[in-house]
Amino acid sequence: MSNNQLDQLRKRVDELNLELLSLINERALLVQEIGRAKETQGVYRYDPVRERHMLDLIKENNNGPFESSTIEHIFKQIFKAGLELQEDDHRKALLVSRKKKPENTIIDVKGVKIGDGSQQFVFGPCSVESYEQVATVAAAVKAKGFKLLRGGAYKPRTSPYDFQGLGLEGLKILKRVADEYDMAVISEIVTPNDIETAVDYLDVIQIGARNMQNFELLKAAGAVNKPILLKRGLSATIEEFINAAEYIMSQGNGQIILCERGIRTYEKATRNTLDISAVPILKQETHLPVMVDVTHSTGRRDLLLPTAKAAIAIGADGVMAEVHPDPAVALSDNAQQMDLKQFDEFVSSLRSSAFVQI
Ligand SMILES: [Mn+2]
Repeated sequence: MSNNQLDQLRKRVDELNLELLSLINERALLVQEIGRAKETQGVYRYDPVRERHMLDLIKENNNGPFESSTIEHIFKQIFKAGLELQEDDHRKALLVSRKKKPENTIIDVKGVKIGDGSQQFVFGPCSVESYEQVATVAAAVKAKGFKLLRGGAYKPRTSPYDFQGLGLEGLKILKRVADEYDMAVISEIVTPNDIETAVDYLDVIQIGARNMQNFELLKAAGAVNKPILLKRGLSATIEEFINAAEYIMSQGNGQIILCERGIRTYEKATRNTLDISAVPILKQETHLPVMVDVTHSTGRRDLLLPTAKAAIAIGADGVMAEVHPDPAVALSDNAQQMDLKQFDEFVSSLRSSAFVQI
């Protein structure tokens, strides 16, 4: 074969490559159109029966030289790429995604702006135990210049025999302290029915890790006009976390703060493993503010300061930590709450860090 003939054949291969490229993309456009039509009909996009039919038809018409198994493999890849393309489209469409809204969502909680590039802090006891207990912590937190106070009224606990929280009484205590100290209060709600009641008492409604995929609760939280702090589930992937936030936003409430609180891994040195890289990923993928709960992610008092620094350094919009007047007698989480002296040292150390602006 002359060089000229070889060049001719190569030229033909190049032409066929471009024809295949154009055909594959033409097919992708059709698949997308079908996907959109299916979406309006509410039909699931992946149709295994249809895929089997397509593969059979292709193999029946295969005259070689490729084996049918090879042809099947090649076309399966084309089918898969088409399906993934639709998933990408879907991701683009998520209301919480950065693709949908490039600018940061800023949540205003009684004048405290979360997500505007400032560093915010939430402190307070694990559980609301009494008015005096919450007021003591509130006074200490306020004295440091912070305005956001947390406290659990409904406590989803690992054991049914552990303290379950004061319930509505706890919400009333939080509201009273918030009014007296001009602070904003955050507390967890665990059932959809309590969401509407909570609106009257709280400034931010928290949905806890164990309820991150309680979809009825998420929908109820999406139906009120109140900021929601959504914690990552203990075994939730980032994608599942983002979809949980989407549940809230799809109901009309876009005031969502995401909170990384550690995930379950095989590591036992900490209560959970703080997934610190989740912070920049969530900031890239969504337009929502992201906080880090250093208390529950570590379960260790000695790690609160370094993890809080790490959270701020990596770009978190805020840090949450538990403070109790006397952790030794706390009704929950007594191993990791700071007492008032430790809280004092914690804040001083943070303030002496060059990159912390509080
Ligand atoms: Mn706690």
